[in-house]
Amino acid sequence: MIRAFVAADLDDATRSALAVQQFLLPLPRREPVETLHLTLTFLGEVPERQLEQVHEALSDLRLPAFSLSLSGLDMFGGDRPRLVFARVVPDAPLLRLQRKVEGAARRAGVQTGARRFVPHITLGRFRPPGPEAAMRLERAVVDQGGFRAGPVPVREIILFESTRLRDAVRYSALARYPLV
Ligand code: 3AM
Repeated sequence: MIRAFVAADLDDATRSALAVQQFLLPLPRREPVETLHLTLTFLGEVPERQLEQVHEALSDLRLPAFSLSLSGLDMFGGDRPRLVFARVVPDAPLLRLQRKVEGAARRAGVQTGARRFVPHITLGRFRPPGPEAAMRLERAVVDQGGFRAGPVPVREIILFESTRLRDAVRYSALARYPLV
């Protein structure tokens, strides 16, 4: 079984802008800048043969390149924050791409789950820190709330494998699909 997901790739200028935000935030842990991404569909643990079918379905998609806008920072986890992210504006071309990718996964027989799509780019994922550190983090997220980036060109989507290590997760690109 392979734990996998499909994500939109980012250009280098956006990675750099996000890396600056990461360094300005008191994050207990930062995501590696080279694998920053926007998840489109989480596939879960899938058998290798089924993943090949997802790969074929994604290869058959003809999708146009488009641009994203990033607008502000936010957290998941409330007063026990466990993830800090850059918000992505859910505009029509992104939602269309997301639906097509999810459709391809479903055609390959993957049950993609019912979580609502909240487009975001994870900057840091960690165990919730203590109350003081959580408050410092929340204050920094509010202070940096004016962060904007875009238009961010998206020219490729990526099929990632996600490997859970003892205290972290490692993402490796299995295949790339150009948008034309
Ligand atoms: O793009 P990010 O890093 O925010 O949170 C997980 C990660 O998102 C998400 O899929 C990405 C690769 O692991 N994820 C993990 N489990 C999930 C689930 N059951 C999930 N997304 C939806 N449903």
